[in-house]
Amino acid sequence: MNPAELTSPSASTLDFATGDMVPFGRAVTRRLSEMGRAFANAEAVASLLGQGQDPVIYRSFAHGAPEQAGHLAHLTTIVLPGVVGDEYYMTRGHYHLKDSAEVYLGMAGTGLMVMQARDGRFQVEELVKNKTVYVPPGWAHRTVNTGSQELIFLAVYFSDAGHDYRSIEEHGFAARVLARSNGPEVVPVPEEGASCTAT
Ligand code: S6P
Ligand code: ZN
Repeated sequence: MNPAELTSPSASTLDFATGDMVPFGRAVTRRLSEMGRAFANAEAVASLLGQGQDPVIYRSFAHGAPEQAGHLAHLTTIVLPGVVGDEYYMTRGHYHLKDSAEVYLGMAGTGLMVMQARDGRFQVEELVKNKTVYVPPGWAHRTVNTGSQELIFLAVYFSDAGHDYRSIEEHGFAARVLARSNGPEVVPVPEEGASCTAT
């Protein structure tokens, strides 16, 4: 039987200033120790963790949807302001296991989305309140908080898409966003990102 026929409609209320979703199905709090090798400066990571600091990098609230074809998942993410070394707080970043698109809506704060194809091409788009960003199928995506406030956004994607974090963990992104005295700088990292393959 088609699962879409079995699921009742549902609704949530979003707080654009905080990213809260009421009600939500699942909440995640992601700390530095759970970010793998996302941040390039391993010494800065080890130093923070060695001092007993394990800061929250981002939180998210998901509206539950069955992980089955035809359903859409949607969730808010709140990326905190901060840096690790000279790199802004950001999400881990992923490809979708089943190549499929995703739409982001900026709700508050200032950030950048770094997107890359598996051949190493990358593109960066600003993510701010009221702005949407379309992530086409096959493009990895990572969100970077370049501001001094929380970066809050809504993401909508096919709930059976799955998440490939391993390719990013192994190959990184083809560009990093670094905090400079005059603002964010997008720095290409040619040796990273280019050899990503689907898992
Ligand atoms: C899901 C969507 C977002 C991210 C979230 C955290 O497909 O792209 O909800 O999961 O922003 O990012 P990540 O890469 O650490 O899961
Ligand atoms: Zn995604």
